[in-house]
Amino acid sequence: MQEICAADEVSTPGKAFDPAPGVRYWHGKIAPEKQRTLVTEIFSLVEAAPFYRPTMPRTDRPFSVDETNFGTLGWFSDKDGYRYRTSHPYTERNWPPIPPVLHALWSELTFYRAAPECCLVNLYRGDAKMGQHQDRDEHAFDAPVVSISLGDTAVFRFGGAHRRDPTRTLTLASGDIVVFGGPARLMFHGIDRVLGGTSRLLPDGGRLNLTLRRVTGP
Ligand code: MD3
Ligand code: FE
Repeated sequence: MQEICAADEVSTPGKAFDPAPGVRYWHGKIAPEKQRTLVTEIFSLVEAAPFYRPTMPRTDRPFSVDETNFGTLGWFSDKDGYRYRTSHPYTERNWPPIPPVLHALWSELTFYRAAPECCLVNLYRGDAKMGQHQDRDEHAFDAPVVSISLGDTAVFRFGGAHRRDPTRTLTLASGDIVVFGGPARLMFHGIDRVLGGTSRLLPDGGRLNLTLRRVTGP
């Protein structure tokens, strides 16, 4: 397995590099002060749409991450499968809107013709991780996915379009942004582990990942 260390490859924060075809990565894209504002805004929206623990299709086994969503469509998983919902599963109210600052980042970093519909919020605490998977519940496969990391550094591992393809790792630190498009859109990927105590950004520690997606097709 080839290791890529963000800090070694990218000495200049804010400068992009492409670790694989279709993957564009910016180390330290969001300045620390802006990260703090964003985290405050997220936890304020979470009061209206509390984190919950999704479960796996069929087995109903819980994930190790907590999730919630912003936007018109939120990604959800339970024993009945993966799907998008217009409302929070417990409050049954519509998801809060995606903050304008995230719409602005989407426009700046993707040249997609339409706005994102989903901002999935993943909260990693303790030993939370995410197994290798593809994101394929969307209809707009031509749209890229934008991933924003806040808080503790994560070890992100990605491969190719087939589970058996070789994988590489990339560390995702607070303020890093990755855009996955074109040939990378259907790559297998996951979070092997989060390096606890590497950031003091979140009030109770851990890592937040925001994933912006267009869900519906043209
Ligand atoms: C590559 N989240 O929510 S972000 C997910 O850090 C997810 O919480 C991880 O995978 C996290 O589905 C990884 C990086 C990421 C997100 C979406 C992708 C990579 C992707 C979609 C397609 C290809
Ligand atoms: Fe994913």
